[in-house]
Amino acid sequence: MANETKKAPAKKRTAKAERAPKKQTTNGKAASGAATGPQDLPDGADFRMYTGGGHTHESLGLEPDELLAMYRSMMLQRRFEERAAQMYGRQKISGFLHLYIGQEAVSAGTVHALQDTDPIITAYRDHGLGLARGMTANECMAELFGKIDGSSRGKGGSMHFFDVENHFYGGHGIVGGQIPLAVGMGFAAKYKETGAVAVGFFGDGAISQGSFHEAANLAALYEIPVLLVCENNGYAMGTAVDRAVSEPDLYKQAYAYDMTGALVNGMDVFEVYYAMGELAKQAREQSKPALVEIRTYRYRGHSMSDPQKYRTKEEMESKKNEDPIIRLKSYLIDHDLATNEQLDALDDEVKAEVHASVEFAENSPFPPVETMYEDVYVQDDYPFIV
Ligand SMILES: Cc1ncc(C[n+]2csc(CCOP(=O)(O)OP(=O)(O)O)c2C)c(N)n1
Repeated sequence: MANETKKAPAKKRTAKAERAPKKQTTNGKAASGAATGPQDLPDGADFRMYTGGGHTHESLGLEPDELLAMYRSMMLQRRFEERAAQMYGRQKISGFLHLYIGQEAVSAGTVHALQDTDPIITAYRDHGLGLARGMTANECMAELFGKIDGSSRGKGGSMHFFDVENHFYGGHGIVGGQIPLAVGMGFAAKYKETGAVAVGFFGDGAISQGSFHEAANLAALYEIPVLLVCENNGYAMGTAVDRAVSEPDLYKQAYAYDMTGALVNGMDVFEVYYAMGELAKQAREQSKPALVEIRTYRYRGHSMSDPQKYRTKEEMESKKNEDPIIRLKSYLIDHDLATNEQLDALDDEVKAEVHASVEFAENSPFPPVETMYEDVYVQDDYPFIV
């Protein structure tokens, strides 16, 4: 793809992950340690493997307080959702509730690697990313309860968290619907020369949607700074990836669009941080898209009503050994960066925050009927591109 006619957007500030010392990556070779790269890759394909592990906080240029911040973010996401599940059981929350439990390293690692102003958009499994981006437990719980103090004034619910100030643009219920929007946000960043990289998350169930392919094609053709991030948690509702997608190595689809494809171990927050920092740097500096497959696992059902008959208890148990929170906890303790007691205290603090959010949500009123026609989007100055 010709680069020379395209202007890289103005660079603002460099994110932490982009400043961290980096190992060289090469086509089809492990970017971070062991050579676990796929075999039989086509010539010229730019595939990166972020699966080898072996990172330390020193090698990544991370300070101990940054690790603790990532740990806290993951704990908050998990405790928040455990409490939300309870509240669902007590019928305080109506409609759907899709939990992110197990996937927290993806959100924490990504958010820490990006600049605060890089726009993020995702599907309906959105609580984790919203909280990681800085939404408060209060506004999130109130939204789940359908109350006026919720992030979408109680009118969006679980699937529609939204926080413009923190550059978090939802929360979308139509599978694959947010992918073209991610590319549009990347296009806007390039057009306005903000220096931002847009990051669009979607599930493995969305990668076969036409919206993905149309968006990926345009992203590559127009050289848009966007990361198309497929959070592969193994299942689309109850359908396993290899029953639904002819090439279950989803990152390889990047080759069809002449873009970088990356595979990331999403159970390891260090690996996610490293990969997303490196890929965002490339997207930002060269104004290029990439397709990133982050392999992760959801410990809960697709939604609260899922009996989970499509997987065995043994499978779930085996995945629990990979839990990203336990993994980071062990690292912190093994490297004398925190004691068990300190981490327990942090957990208590997070639990108290979540507990208070339930009280906040209980005390917030339901939206009055007259708000029904408020917050309806109207673009006054359409067409706005001049
Ligand atoms: C266009 C469209 N088709 C079908 C659905 C119903 N549906 C909701 S979630 C889902 C599975 C999506 O799975 P995946 O993209 O892997 O995301 P995950 O739930 O694993 O995070 C489907 C088919 C929908 N919401 N939108």
